Amino acid sequence: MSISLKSKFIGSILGTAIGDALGMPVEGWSPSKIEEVFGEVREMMTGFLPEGSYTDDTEMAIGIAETIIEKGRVDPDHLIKVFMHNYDPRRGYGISTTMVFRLIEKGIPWDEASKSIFNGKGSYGNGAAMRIAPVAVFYYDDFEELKRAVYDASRVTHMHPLGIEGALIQATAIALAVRKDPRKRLDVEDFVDNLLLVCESDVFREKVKKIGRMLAEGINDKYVVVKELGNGYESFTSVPSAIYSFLLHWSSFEDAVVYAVSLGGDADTIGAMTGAISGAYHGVEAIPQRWLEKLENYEYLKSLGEKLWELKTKSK
Ligand code: AR6
Ligand code: MG
Repeated sequence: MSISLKSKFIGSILGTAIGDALGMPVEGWSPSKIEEVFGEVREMMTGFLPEGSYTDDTEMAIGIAETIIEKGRVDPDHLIKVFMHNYDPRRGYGISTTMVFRLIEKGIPWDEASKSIFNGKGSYGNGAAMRIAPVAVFYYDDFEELKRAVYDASRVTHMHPLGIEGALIQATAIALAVRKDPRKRLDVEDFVDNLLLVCESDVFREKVKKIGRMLAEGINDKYVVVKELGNGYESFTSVPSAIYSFLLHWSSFEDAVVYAVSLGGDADTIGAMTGAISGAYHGVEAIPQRWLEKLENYEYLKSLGEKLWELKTKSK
């Protein structure tokens, strides 16, 4: 029996939260510090939040799932309200996302607020990509719809084209993973070629090409991966590393997410993005039970994946 679509939907939502919670304690650490102190992060630990807690990445993914479930699509006017309703500053939000919320509270429309960040350029932080799993699974079978929905889910806080492009590439990786049968060998070269088709900027095109070259060379040295692909808070210094972590360890959810977190830097977000792709590929059964048992709000997160799947299959 093949892995069910339902399992893949739930796997991508829970995969986001698991990667986020696993990386949370070492966010901002260098890969060498993580290696010295822990060897590797293979268990949930306490960090700036208690063991098994998720951060803003998952809180915002929840907001997107709630909007799709309530509205049947990504309605940006509704989404920004849900984001602000759910906002818990203890979860470590990006600086400019917090600024956008403050401006909206003062009465500025969201599109103006989002655009005003970074001298009118908008943010290219990875905040749009980190939360995209609900959109990606919901539109996994229709690229044009996916692109439109990613745009709407991103621009409420991330107006910079690179912020949105990062979310689109991450969403495309998740959508491709949903479509693949995990019992067959993954053709990583073909996967990278498909991602290249959605790249719009030279910045991302060069990074995605580099992913292909590095995989062909079999590079798994995390210091080389951080140097070449990054471990930062920008979309283009984290989305490529998350995709690389998945493709290097496509056959194991656990190994992919542990590797992503080992890169350090924005470890929770890189972990969340790798978890979203790998969870969409393997389905929820591949996520270690010992991690799920520790995860905050496990039942609710699972129910969001289930509801997205119900809505998707009902609308067919
Ligand atoms: N120009 C220069 N630097 C920029 C620009 C720009 N246009 N846009 C982003 N940056 P932010 P997020 C840099 O604040 O995307 C949290 O830990 C700048 O250094 O929009 O919502 C989350 O969990 C800025 O501080 O945040 C995520 O892991 C940084 O990118 C992460 O932060 C992040 O952009 C990003 O969340
Ligand atoms: Mg975070």
